[in-house]
Amino acid sequence: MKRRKIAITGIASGGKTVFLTTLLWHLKEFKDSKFYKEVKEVTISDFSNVPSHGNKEFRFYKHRDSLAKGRKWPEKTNDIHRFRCEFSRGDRKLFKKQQLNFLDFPGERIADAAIAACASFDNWSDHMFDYFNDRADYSEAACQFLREVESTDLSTDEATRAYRRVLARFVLDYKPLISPSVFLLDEEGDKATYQSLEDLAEERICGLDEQSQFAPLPESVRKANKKLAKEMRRHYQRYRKKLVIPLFREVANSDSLIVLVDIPSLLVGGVERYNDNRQIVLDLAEVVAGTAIGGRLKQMFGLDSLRRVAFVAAKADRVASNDLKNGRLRSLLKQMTERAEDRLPRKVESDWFICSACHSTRPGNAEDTLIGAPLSDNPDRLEKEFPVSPLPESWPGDWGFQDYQFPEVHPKTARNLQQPPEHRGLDKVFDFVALRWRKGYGYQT
Ligand SMILES: Nc1nc2c(ncn2[C@@H]2O[C@H](COP(=O)(O)OP(=O)(O)OP(=O)(O)O)[C@@H](O)[C@H]2O)c(=O)[nH]1
Ligand SMILES: [Mg+2]
Repeated sequence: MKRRKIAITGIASGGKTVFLTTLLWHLKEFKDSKFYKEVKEVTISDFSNVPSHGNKEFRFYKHRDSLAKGRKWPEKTNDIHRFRCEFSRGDRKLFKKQQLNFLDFPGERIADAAIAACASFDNWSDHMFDYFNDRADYSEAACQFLREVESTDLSTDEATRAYRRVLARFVLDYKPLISPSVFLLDEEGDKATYQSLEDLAEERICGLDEQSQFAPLPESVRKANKKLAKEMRRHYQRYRKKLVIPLFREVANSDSLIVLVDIPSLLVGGVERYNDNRQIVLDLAEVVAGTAIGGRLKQMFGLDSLRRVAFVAAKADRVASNDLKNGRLRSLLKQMTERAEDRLPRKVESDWFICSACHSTRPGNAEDTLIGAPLSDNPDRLEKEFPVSPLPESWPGDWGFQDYQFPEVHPKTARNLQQPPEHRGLDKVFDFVALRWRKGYGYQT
């Protein structure tokens, strides 16, 4: 049996749960699902899930029922989930059965990519300050932090308290580069809520537990405060070993990686949100490439299996259909991720896709309108025609929060479980990451 591991993550949320739910749904109901739009020669049957004991399982049936029976988007998921399934495929002679192991991990954890990448606390600290210094929107909070940690007899408690205030500021400003990521999303999957800065800084922790918190320290402070630096190094290594390395090792040792990018949300969110999320994609690429700053990641992870990376512009049905046809959505995705793609090893093949896993709109009567059931102020889920912003040809030099508009909609689904939702592009992503592997990459087509 051919086994393949596929990791899925999302940038600016991304739509991971909907993507994986509808993909599994189509595989399960393949016979009736009209999964393939163009390629017809593959048939899939006998779908079953293989329980992965001891792991948090992706709750496919619950999410599917929420979409079908409740016509509601699945609830937010904050944890790492796995789903293992088997099916028979009709197009190949060599393998009758195929098993896919999916790993769905929250984008928030990617903020720890620099921790995975930096084998030492000192390297990570320098990396963080370089990043903060480069960016006006981060540097104000970082400068304040630097002023607070400059004292020579600083305690761990004072240093981590000051850093927690920085992280709380970032949470309130919707900055995604929050690392250690447990501050935003703890090990149990509990996510920081929007509350006062002081409360956030008090309630959340920046480390594995209260006693092992850590904060980046500039070189001068590390030198002046040897005991503190030593303690931080120890806490950093514990966190890295327990939370970061296992996840990133699993990601790096997947056969394929799907990076879902929510471009409409990035446009709505403004330029800073774009910059931050692009940095996260770059960090992720460094980790999977093993080329990371100061680290010997390659030896550590034995990064040999990753062969395919699919960058996917998700939720494409929120964009005017003209912008799908003229290639702007794909082009924006490419512009955003091209440098990350450059960093991937040569043996990794990557491609760019556009996809809406649960296609819930249709073209409106004008070029820049869509018809669907807007989420806001629409409890009866009535279909309406609404305007959407045309996509820019390339990412603008500057833009603000809500300069662009792509209203969210209710999902369009049938109650009949045999009929998974309409999709665009899901089949192509699936073929690329799971089925059609070129000869020379160790797999048959
Ligand atoms: N129009 C449209 N909206 C989508 C689609 N997929 C996801 N969405 C929207 O995006 C939201 C988040 O999707 P999820 O699949 O839950 O995203 P996620 O990446 O799992 O998010 P977290 O669980 O919060 O990490 C949904 O509640 C929908 O509002 C899609 O195919 N089309
Ligand atoms: Mg989710």
